[in-house]
Amino acid sequence: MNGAESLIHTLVAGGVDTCFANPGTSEMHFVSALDRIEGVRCVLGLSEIVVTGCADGYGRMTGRPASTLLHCGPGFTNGIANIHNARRAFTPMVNIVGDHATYHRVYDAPLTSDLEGFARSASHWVRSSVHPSTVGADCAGAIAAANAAPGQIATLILPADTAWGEGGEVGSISPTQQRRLVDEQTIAAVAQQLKAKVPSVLVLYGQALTEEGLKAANRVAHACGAKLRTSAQVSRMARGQGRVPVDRIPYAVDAALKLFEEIENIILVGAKAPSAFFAYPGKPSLIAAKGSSTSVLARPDEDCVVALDMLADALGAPKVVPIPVDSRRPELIKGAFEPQAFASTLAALLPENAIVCEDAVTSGRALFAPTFNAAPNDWLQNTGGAIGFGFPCATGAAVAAPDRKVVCLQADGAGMYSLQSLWTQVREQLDVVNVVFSNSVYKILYGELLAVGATPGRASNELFDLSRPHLDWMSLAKGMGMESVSVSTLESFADVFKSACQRKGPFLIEFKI
Ligand SMILES: Cc1ncc(C[n+]2csc(CCOP(=O)(O)OP(=O)(O)O)c2C)c(N)n1
Repeated sequence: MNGAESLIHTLVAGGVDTCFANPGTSEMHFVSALDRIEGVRCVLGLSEIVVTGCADGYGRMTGRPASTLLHCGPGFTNGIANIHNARRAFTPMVNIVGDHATYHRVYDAPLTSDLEGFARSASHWVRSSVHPSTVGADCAGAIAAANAAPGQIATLILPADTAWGEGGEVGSISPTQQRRLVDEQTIAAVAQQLKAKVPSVLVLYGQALTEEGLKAANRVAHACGAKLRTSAQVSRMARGQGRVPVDRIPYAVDAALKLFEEIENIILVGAKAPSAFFAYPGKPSLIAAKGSSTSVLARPDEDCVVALDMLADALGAPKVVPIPVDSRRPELIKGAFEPQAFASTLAALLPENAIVCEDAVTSGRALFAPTFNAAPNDWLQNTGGAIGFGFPCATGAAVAAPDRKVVCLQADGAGMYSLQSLWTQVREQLDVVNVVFSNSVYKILYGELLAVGATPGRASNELFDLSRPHLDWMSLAKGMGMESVSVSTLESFADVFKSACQRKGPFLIEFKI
């Protein structure tokens, strides 16, 4: 057995059965071993930002790592933006990056780079194999690191000679550790704070946003009147009818500050202390009001669901409490695109059990609350702020959950970063309806320019405009073999979206704004 073969046997033994890949010469022994050994589905992405974004969507939906296969330092760095987004979503991921043979590095051939340095900057765990006999154990280490709560990025560098050399041994897979339980003193201390009944907010993220986590948080809210909020961007949240409708902290700093101005207690459940997305002149970075206190109920790697249930028990909450019902009724609205009206229309049409991948930037700002009453769904957002996340995440989510409809809500400028994902969706015949918000501008950046106190001028207009030349989404989709329709009213969107959801397979709807 060579090193590459031991690697694949170890991946299969560790339950890593999907590999999103864009290989090169240094990965040829790995590819050849994939030809001979069953058990790993290989999915080609035509750029590394696609590959890593697919692994993110896959990991968020399965809770298990996919592997990526990337080529040397430049391949890894091309994929960093979506590794960054995955890292902030706590997505488990195993990156396998081929590199020059160990003895070849001294010659400084063209693809030589500080791959280990690049990898360290974006991963929780990095190892470079030194011998074929250790590749299996190294791979087992990568799988264990990726599976460590709350989910981590593990990067294994595979010099070509460790892949082709004989003497490979299959690594032994260690059982995945349970999440640590929050200790009783912490629960008691937070319960004490909440019993004072001063205005309080629980900020929820990660595991706290599962259906069970939300139910437990709802028990806490029922017992003490605390408000519930999610972080500004959610990695994955159980939403829709029957799920506890928790709104997110607004992106706009002033709105977020207003929301927290009366709050005296902030309790973090798997979440960080809320801060502004960016610093703006004269505005604070942290959202908490002066004089308020911030406490941690559970860290992201701890069992947030159990902690919330223990807290609810400590507050004397009944085991089952009514789930609040949001009063907004989804309805089909007619006319031109308007964010709230679109949200209502989407909520009325979203298929049951859909997965929504959102990278909709300005067009997505108003989507969250008005879709509380959609059919039950899972909602995935861009957690790291690196745009170009939507198309690949939807692609990976569709590989992970072939029986569910995936709806990708994608801003046009952000969509151009990882457009090639559409090709992978067609090639794999994935069940994704892509909705592109085509406003032909980096619209959000006008708002950001005003927010830093500047006014638009010649350069900013030049840098934010996407209309010259016109981005022809019908041709872009067609060029990658995807069927598409362009709409410019909510009623025509509703017709096309309904029929796209009734059939299976990839489809693109351009919504001209
Ligand atoms: C990787 C990366 N590069 C650049 C940016 C900066 N950026 C934020 S939003 C944006 C433009 C978004 O425009 P579009 O996707 O068309 O959304 P719109 O605001 O028009 O809805 C850019 C370039 C970023 N967030 N991430």
